[in-house]
Amino acid sequence: MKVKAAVFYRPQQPLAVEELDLEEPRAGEVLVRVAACGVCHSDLHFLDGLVPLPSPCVLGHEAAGVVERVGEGVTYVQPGDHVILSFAPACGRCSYCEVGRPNLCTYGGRAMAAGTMLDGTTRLSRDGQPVYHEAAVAGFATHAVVPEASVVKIREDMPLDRAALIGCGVMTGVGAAINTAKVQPGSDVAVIGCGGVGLNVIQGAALAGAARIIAVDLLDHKLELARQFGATDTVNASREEPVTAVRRLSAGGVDYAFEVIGRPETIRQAFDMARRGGMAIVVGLSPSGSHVSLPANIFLMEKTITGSAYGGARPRVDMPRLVELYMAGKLKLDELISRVYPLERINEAFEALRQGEVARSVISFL
Ligand code: COD
Ligand code: ZN
Ligand code: ZN
Repeated sequence: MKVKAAVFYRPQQPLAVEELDLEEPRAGEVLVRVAACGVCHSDLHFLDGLVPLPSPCVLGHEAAGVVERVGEGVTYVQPGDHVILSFAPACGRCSYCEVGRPNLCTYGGRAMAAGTMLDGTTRLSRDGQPVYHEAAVAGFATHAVVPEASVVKIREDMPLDRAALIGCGVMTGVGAAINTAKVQPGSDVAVIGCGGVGLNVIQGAALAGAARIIAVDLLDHKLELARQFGATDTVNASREEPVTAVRRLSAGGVDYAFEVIGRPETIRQAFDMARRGGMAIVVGLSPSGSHVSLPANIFLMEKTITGSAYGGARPRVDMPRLVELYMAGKLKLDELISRVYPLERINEAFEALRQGEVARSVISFL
């Protein structure tokens, strides 16, 4: 079938909105009509050339839609089901999948790096040449073929544009707080970077009952949003040194400090903000090849530094729970959507993200 999609050819060049061919789903795959796909900073890393990506490639990894057809052997969904797309393809059989950590799946990781389905091939093509799929989702397109393991069935009264946000930003952020850090009630938290993902770390920490949540960003309007999402204190790092400020506000350091930007300097800041026995959690992806240096002896103070990949997601457990929280009025999603764009204006949406104008923009196909 023909689909309309936003195609990445090379860094520093706008995405091209064009017609591509999409093959039918093969065995164990699902064809989804995309309803909405959020515009996340990870895709901007690709556009800016900070992280390599096979090309040409259809970007977009924060999507939801409706199942249109299923390939042979698919039993989990049927046409008409509403689904969120997980951006971490999982094989279901490797040791990581077996122990309940599908976000670290060996074969999923390979497919993501290669820009393919789990079998190493693409379903997208242009003039007979392969076009790659970001994260086996490729959500900036009218339709997507994805692995069965990448769809998460949700209730049909859940608005699909809100559901899309759960596919990346909400799962990554809330999951970093709840699954990775396991934030304890009454604890102190700092979050560096209050964009679409950082705001969700803040609301995850608030859901977990953190007493103090200190938001750090360079932009005052992001810090105002952070308060809406549960921050109790804010630090503008363009005006004051953030480590000193967080230590002052938290009587010496926080229990959990999250880095949600992707820069070695801010990873170091997060580590330095954590108190003795505290934890720094790195969510951001830094430019390929970068390193962080840490004082060697501080580990005797039982400080921990850890990464969080997709908020430790077990998509079919965690995402329906996030849907339930939204439907119960306990999870903010409406407030995350700053702007809605048609696919044709996707480059404007990325420019607004680069300029720090939005919490999240959504490309809507509805
Ligand atoms: N100090 C404080 N705040 C800063 C600084 C700084 N030095 N530099 C930038 N910021 C702020 C910006 O003002 C902005 O508010 C925020 O940081 C970044 O927000 P967004 O909206 O641009 O980015 P997000 O939230 O969409 O994405 C952040 C990620 C860290 C997830 C992303 O950049 C990334 O690294 N993704 C790859 C890793 C990952 O987790 N992938 C899976 C999910 S995408
Ligand atoms: Zn993302
Ligand atoms: Zn696996």
